[in-house]
Amino acid sequence: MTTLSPEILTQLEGQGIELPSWAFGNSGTRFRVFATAGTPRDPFEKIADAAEVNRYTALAPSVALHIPWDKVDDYAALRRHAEDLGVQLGTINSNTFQDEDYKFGALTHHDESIRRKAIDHHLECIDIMHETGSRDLKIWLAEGSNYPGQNDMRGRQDRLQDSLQQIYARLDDDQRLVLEYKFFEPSFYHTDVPDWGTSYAQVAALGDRAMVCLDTGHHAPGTNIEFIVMQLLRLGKLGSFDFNSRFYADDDLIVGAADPFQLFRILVEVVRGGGLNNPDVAFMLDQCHNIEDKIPGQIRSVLNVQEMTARALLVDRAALDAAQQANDVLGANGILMDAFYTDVRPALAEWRASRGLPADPMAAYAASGHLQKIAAERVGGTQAGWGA
Ligand code: PSV
Ligand code: MN
Ligand code: MN
Repeated sequence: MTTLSPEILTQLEGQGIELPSWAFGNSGTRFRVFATAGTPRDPFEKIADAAEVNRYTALAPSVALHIPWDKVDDYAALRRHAEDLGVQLGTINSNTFQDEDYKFGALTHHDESIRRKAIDHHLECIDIMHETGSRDLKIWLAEGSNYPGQNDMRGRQDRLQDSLQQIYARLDDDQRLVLEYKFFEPSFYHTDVPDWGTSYAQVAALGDRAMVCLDTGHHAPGTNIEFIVMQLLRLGKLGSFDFNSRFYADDDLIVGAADPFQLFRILVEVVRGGGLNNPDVAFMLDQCHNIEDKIPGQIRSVLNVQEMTARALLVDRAALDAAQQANDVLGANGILMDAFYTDVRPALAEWRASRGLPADPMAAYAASGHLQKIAAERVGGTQAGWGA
């Protein structure tokens, strides 16, 4: 059995992956939303489910909220509820993609009253962050156009910068803005923040507390995502990850399911660039569980990240540097592949047990009866917001 050094285990012990509240709601495609028994009926129950994931793995200390999906009357009570269950409230995600007014844009809109409404929504999110104790405001924009000539792309870029400046100005010194990019969908011709370069240009003009969010599912097929990770870390602008995996488009499937090797390569660059357990680089999931059970889906996801982090930490850096210096192409590649092909699961299971955690969190959760319990207790669970 492969053993993991005390240094590697210390790094793994420090790992925390934020869960998205929306992963616990029902979601689907535009064809159908299939309901799952036991789905949370309100944000309090979503947090309780997220806390279960943390209980079985000790890997998920915080939960991201989405406003207005997670709107409640009393955020202080929601925060207390989370803390009582051993988790924190994390990133606040804004939403400017489901309101009729935003059909042709929000933070980029040429109609000043609509743009004002979108900015005000973000200011409200910042107010909520004060109550929830959240550090990060995450912005993903659905804005763009479908046909060449439909919009003035340049003017929209200028208005976006102005809107972001107004939002950024309202943040406290210990709060951050993270701007996510996505190459297409729902806009099909142009998207206002389609790539890391645009996100970088927009946040660089704001200041030090504005960063880029890299969602692993938001790139064209074949994109070298680990190169982007390297570059953003090098620039000190990688604020957060939204982990998930994709086969075709923005599939939001379980991280590491579609392409474990890509996840490994990303984590190798994270380690190389000092991004692991670095408070500036938030690890989050952004996933939906359309047909599988949600709590086990999230447990599987955080374990996948942990397993691939362990493999990335196994890369023999000194040997790799030497092989690279010697232009030993196949030797260098072999060193990387040796780490990738190492099965760390038995060592991780043993280590978990030594810390009082279940050696196999998936099996332990399945045996707990928790799913059956919430299925009996909860009737009429909510939709996550997607796939309506
Ligand atoms: C839409 O593509 C999206 O999946 C983005 O990745 C956001 O992070 C997420 O929705 C929640 O707003
Ligand atoms: Mn995302
Ligand atoms: Mn997405």
